Amino acid sequence: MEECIFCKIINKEIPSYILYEDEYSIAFLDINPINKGHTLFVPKKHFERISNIDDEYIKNFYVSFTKFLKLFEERMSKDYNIIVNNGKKAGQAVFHAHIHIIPQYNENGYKN
Ligand code: DGP
Repeated sequence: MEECIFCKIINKEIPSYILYEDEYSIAFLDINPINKGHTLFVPKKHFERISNIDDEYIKNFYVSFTKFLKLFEERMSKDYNIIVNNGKKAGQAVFHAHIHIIPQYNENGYKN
């Protein structure tokens, strides 16, 4: 997966602003955010689409995801959108599975 940009981020070959990392996943800020704090949650193992993640990996990935979401709710925002673009026509541009987490703030810009 030499050409995969997210594999390069996972391997620290290119920089990113990392919010969370464990054995199975990494969360970093999106380079082109829809909102402040727009984060990408990514499995460390390369799967092209979210639907390709194998049965064994998905368990640990999901445990890792909920652990991350608890931290996100504490530190970023309790309200957020979770979005997956699965496939080219659905807007997927990077073919390493990832989940967008987009925080939503109060009208004063502070976290919910
Ligand atoms: P998607 O359209 O669902 O495949 O979203 C891919 C997202 O990845 C897009 O919102 C921009 C982000 N992205 C692409 N390249 C980089 C990068 O090099 N660094 C970071 N932090 N984000 C990236």
